[in-house]
Amino acid sequence: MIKSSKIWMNGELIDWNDAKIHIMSHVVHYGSSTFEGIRCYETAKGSAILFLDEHIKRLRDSSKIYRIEIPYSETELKEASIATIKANGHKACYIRPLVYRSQGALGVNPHLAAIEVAIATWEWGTYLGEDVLETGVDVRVSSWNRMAPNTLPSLAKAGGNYLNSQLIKMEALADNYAEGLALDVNGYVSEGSGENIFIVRDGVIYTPMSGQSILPGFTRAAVMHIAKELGYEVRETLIPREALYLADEIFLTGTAAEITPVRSVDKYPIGNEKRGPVTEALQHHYLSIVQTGEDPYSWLTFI
Ligand code: PPE
Repeated sequence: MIKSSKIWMNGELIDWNDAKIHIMSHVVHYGSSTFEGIRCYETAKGSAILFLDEHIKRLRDSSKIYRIEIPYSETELKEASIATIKANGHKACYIRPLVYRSQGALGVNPHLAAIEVAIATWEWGTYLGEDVLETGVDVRVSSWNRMAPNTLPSLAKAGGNYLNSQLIKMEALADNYAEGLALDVNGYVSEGSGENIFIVRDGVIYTPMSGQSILPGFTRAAVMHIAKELGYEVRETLIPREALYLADEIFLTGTAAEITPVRSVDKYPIGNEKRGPVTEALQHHYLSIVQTGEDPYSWLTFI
């Protein structure tokens, strides 16, 4: 990771090296945090944050699920995000707002711990490897399921959820795959450790439904929007595992991963084992918005 100069912490911009928390913070012991991952792009019209309003709203939603009251308004958090980018002099970067339960008392009861907020920004390139936006990645179906509904809520982007993601990711890496795809508790395709998934077959685009233990991503929403505009039929539906092997194209979406093609699943070749035409069209449309800054949908916040 490339360190930046400043981190916003509880209302102040402080030096990166000073942005520390105490070992007895509740979050360290019990995973009690909510967070976001946002990208700021250097467009031809200047630096712009993609889906800023949506991400900050999701941070509030995730926090609400865990009965965390964020001690800052959405406007304050957006302004703080922009102030952090400016303090670090980034043209393009990744933004990580984090809400966490800190000190007060230990024990599972979280209400005795204070709630703190930090926002870090740093420069982050491709997520799943170099050149993968073009060449695609090899993935496996994970032996770990995504957490079952009514266990850890997947609509909350909470720190603890990423223990499940870590198991999926480590297993994939141990076997030299770039990523693992988790099935939900019923055996239907859910999502990657940090991405949503789409499959294409006979020109129709399929993606799992929000009830299938997924984080409903904004990249996913953007892709569905663009796909419909380009005239594709998009179905949010149950996807059985073997539909992965029979897909013409598969791609993963996320703020970090953007739109990453999948070239094989469990060593089954997908399509021609390179980026397919539907993936390419969607990628082109998505990336051209963040590269040119031409934004017909008002997805960008220029800073
Ligand atoms: N599912 C999961 C589990 C997930 O973590 C992400 C984002 C998504 C789907 C896609 O959501 P969206 O970014 O709104 O399109 N994963 C973030 C964190 C990655 C990390 O390693 O940390 C990201 O892409 O920023």
